[in-house]
Amino acid sequence: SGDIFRSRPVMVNDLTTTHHHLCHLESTLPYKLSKLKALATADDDLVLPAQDFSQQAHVPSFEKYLEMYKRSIEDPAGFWSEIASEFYWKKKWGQEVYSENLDITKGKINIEWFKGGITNICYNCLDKNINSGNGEKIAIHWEGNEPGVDGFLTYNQLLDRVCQLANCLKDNGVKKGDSVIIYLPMLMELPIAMLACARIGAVHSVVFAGFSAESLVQRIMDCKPKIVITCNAVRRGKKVINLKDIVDAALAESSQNGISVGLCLTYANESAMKKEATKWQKGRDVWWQDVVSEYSTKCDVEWVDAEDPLFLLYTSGSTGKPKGVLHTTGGYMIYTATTFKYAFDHKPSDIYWCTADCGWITGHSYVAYGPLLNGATVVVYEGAPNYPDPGRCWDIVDKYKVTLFYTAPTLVRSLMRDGNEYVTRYSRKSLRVLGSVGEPINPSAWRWFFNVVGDSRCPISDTWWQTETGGFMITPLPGAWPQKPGSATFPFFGVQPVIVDEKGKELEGECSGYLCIKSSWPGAFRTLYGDHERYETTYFSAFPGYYFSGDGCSRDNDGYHWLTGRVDDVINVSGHRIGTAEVESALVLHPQCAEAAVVGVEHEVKGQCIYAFVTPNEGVAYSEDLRKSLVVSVRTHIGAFAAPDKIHWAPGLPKTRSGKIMRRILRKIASRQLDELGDTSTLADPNVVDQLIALADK
Ligand code: 6R9
Repeated sequence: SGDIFRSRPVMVNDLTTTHHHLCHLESTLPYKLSKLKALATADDDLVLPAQDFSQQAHVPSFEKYLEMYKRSIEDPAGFWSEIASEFYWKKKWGQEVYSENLDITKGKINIEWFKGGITNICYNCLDKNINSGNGEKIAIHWEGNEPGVDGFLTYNQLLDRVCQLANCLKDNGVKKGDSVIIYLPMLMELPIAMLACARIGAVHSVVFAGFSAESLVQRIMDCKPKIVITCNAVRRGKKVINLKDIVDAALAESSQNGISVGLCLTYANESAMKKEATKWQKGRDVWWQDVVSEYSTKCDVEWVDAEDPLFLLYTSGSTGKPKGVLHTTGGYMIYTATTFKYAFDHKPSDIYWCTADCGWITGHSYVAYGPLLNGATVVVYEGAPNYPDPGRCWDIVDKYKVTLFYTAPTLVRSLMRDGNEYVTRYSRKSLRVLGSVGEPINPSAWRWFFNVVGDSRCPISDTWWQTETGGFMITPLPGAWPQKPGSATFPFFGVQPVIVDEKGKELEGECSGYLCIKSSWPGAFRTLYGDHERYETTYFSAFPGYYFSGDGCSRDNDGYHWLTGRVDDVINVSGHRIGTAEVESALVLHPQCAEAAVVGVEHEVKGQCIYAFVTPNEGVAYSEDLRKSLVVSVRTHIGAFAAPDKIHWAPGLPKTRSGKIMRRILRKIASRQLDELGDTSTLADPNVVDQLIALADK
């Protein structure tokens, strides 16, 4: 597992002399391609694009990229308004294409794009493609958990379904600006519900269907939805998960806390659970199938301002309370569409599959909006990627002739462990671009993905971005430049990444530090719902003048970016962001837990796993039963995906004399780097360290 996290970038020594840093917009190339080619065989840390791929790509060369990038930085208004003009606007935006203040010392943080422009993202995803003659093109191929169970919707059919639901929502009192919570698995109804909300100007908040009832309550209390949309149950692999029970529990608790939701629209997913077996609350619960199909398949669009909210998506931060990341309409639309087109080199004939769930940002931007805005054909898969066996992904790739395949490093690593035979028994010859997201991809997983899955033919787009950024920020453009396994490479158009030191000083050339972004981009989030102050302090205060990502990054001599992971109290488990504070709160809610401290530890498949130090109450003996019930506590307060892998019994925690827990020491103990504990003399009680070490494998 040694190379899961790179501590420093891989270097291509000979190139350093000719390099000029990209961000300074030198007109010369940062390196000489001819020289790279000569090196390629000698140094396999460079993977060159195939010539025939580059020739057909939207951006065929580094020169072309630089030309476009330069324009996007020097004239963002011109660059983005030209692209925006390719979409439908009821009314064009005002004089200013964008306005921004990212400098907290100069006043309120403010980002606006295309303000005054009137549009609708659902119209641009569906009606626009239909009007240009693509109504009979397949929008969604749906593949069920069980092999052989599938379905599809053309753009025409998708529009009909979206309109029916939109009419139903309107009829039930949902108006522009109202929020709607969607708690659904990967059925077609999930993107349908998102688009229906967008069509009528309602703000959707999709909650990943792996979150517990309590997490759902938190989100209901925060955004006070008019309606909750869910289904009775879902099959994932061999398991049946009863989602309706979770929603019932959440709605009961919310109404005790003063927030009653009047309608729970429930899709009957009878392949997982019969209607009759579903618990029902008359007056509140309504079967989707009983009502939605009664509505007209025509629904007028609610035209909205570019800066009207499109959706809320809750994500973890460094405190216990999840943050409601708010995205608006116009900029997000243009940004997701453009990033999708270029980073995957999307063409109308492509079949695209992203394995992410719509409950995360990747599913919002790159299952639903980005692809549909491009008129793409999207595969939506309901089930687990290794069910019924680890060959399922490639079975699906062959079945639909998938050309663009986008997934997470954790899945790559887990399939890699299952052996090549599961891959090579399928053809996969349709594939032309692979993508990776969610966490740094370690070079060995990158190589396996490239060589085995892609038969050394398909470029890999390792896309660095975040819930907050809306779309890709640092990403390869396939075909445009050589790749280095494990590097997200260069910034997307309009993005100015800077690496700063602790004092906020921009570092030049080969460097390593905190990744920030200078100046806004259309897809940026505009606020944290109901808490603009938290938005400003979390993202714009650490380094005034910049957006701070929370990630560490280094840049090598060729200008390639290497993400090194979170530098804050966020753990990335299988590409899921989990706040250490959230897990700690869940643990201390356990009646026998006095104190808890959580750290992330390197994990071969998950990237990181959750390691919890727990101090039981005075007089409580630590036992296997206690361990189990502590894990259950996290599952019920957050969700199964946040369950700690290890509970380390801690009679005491290492604290400074002022009572601050020294996580640095806990991280070293958790990863068993016991000879690197560093200075422990400032601890209030240095003995706790020896005590913890003694209990390490108890
Ligand atoms: C899109 C998404 C964001 C955090 C981000 C970073 C990590 C995502 C990455 C990556 C290295 C990549 N991350 N993509 N790190 N290389 N290609 O995952 O959004 O759930 O908000 O997580 O994920 O640490 O800060 P989100």
